[in-house]
Amino acid sequence: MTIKRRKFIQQSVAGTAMASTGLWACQPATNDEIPAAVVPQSSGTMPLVIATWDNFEATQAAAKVLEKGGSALDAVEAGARVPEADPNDLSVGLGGLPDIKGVVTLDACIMDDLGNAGAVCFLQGIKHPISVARKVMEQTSHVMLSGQGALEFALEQGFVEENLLTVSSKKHWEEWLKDQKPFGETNFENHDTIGILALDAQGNISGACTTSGMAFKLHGRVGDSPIIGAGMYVDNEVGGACATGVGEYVMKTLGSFLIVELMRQGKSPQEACEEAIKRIVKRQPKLYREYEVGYLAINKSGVYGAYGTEKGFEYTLYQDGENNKYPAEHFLKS
Ligand code: SD4
Repeated sequence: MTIKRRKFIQQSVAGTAMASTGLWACQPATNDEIPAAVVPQSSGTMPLVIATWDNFEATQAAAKVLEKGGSALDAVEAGARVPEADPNDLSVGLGGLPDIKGVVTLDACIMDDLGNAGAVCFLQGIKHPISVARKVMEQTSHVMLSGQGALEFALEQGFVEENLLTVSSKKHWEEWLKDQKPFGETNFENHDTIGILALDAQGNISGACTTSGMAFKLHGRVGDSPIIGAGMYVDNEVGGACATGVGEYVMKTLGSFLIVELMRQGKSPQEACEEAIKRIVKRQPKLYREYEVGYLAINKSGVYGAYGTEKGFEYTLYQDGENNKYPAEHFLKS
């Protein structure tokens, strides 16, 4: 039986913790309570922060940076670090659900307004892959480091190695081991990756994406999240985009790059997100119903868009001094 993402989160410690924060302007919604999605009516003001899913504290941390006049780059890193450090978040950093072997492997990428990019994939034992990705961007001439090499680099940069498999995520893995449903049958709803985009007061855009990937994935599997152009992409002349959901589909359509290029050609962020989802639908006319993908986009004017394959995709938006969670419009109407 498929565990729906929202239900899955509710059953987890994460759900309890998030629901009890009381920080939402509107109460955290259950699947049944989510109000009808509306096409975003953006005020087009800056600064702006937008993040996938229930990431109130992340957008708040990013907004704090921006309200002090900080850069979009610092803002997205600060935002991404929040769920990375949260042991109750089962999809990111510490406490992320492990792969098939019980190993937590992390993927992340970051991109600034100058077109610089950094990424890490299959990184183990480091709680803040987004900050390692930023170091790759700023301290090396490369874009992506993987696995053991990424870990060695992180340690050289002063990051501390620690066990990321919490008691709770180990328990989820042990439960899963009992019937070992293959990837795709049970895993695809178990995700809450953060993709985060910011537009600062100077009008510059940066983006970040960080995840422990699909739960119980094959050992060695890397998703879209660390791939520049797939999980996230920024072009400061145009805008930025980020993705969440089943990375295989995002990678095959290079979703975030596609959205930015569609905006360059004149589409609004909303239209561009919808077009990128339709591209997945066209390529996977049957399977897209089974595998959720959600996109967010912003442009230089502070207008944003959000669209998912199915009902349930949500995003958190900080704009005009307000930080709120919203349901996204979706392709599948039922
Ligand atoms: C991946 N896109 O590894 C990620 C998973 C995800 O919310 O978004 N989870 O495929």
